[in-house]
Amino acid sequence: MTSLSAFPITHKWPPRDPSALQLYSLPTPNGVKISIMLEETGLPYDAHLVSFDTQDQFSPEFLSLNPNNKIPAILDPAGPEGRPLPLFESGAILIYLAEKSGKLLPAGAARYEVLQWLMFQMGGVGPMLGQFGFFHAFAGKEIEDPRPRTRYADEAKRLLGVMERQLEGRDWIAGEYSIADIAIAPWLWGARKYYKMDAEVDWASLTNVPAYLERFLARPAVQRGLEQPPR
Ligand SMILES: N[C@@H](CCC(=O)N[C@@H](CS)C(=O)NCC(=O)O)C(=O)O
Repeated sequence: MTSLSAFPITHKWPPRDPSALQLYSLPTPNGVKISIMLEETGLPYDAHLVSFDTQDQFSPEFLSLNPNNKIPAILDPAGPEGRPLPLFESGAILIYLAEKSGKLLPAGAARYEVLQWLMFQMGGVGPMLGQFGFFHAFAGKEIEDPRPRTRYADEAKRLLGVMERQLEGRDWIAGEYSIADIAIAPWLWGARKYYKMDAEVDWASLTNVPAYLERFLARPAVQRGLEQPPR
């Protein structure tokens, strides 16, 4: 078995337990997807904080694992063929952990329904709400031209409408609780908490989406995952 010390990322963030899965993250909407998944599946993990304050995501050690300089990323000492597996992109990590644990990704047609909603998050909810946050809550709010703000607010509202309709008569986005929920719900949590999106997207007019988020946040594994890695 290749030693984890062959991976430069372990020099900056030494494993506490080298037999556990190593998570490099920060409790942002993308980061907590993976800590929540790890808590839900019960897979042992070591959570390492990648601080944006000190630009850790641009360090050579972090870039050696994820050249795209974004959290979350993992290094699983017990990957396929008994070799360590480095992995980035939260959607890919969720699929990997679901397959490794045999949890939260059903077989057959239901699998593709879950993957469809996972991709809806990766290609739509994450990027659009992220841009919305930039133009409404962060540096972009200084820009006088209202078009970027309006565009992303409209798109956020539209996506929430899609979820509102999909959740009619369903507790979870693809029926049963799955990795699609672990991808989507943290973005609702994060956009409310960090971007204060409620008024802009008319959150009060929604019924199914707020109930869904409440259901998600009530899960003990979700509550634990939202705190990992501790800041
Ligand atoms: N598509 C990526 C997006 C990851 C992402 O945007 N991560 C943000 C935090 S939520 C980040 O690391 N930003 C740091 C940077 O861009 O320098 C994924 O889902 O893993």
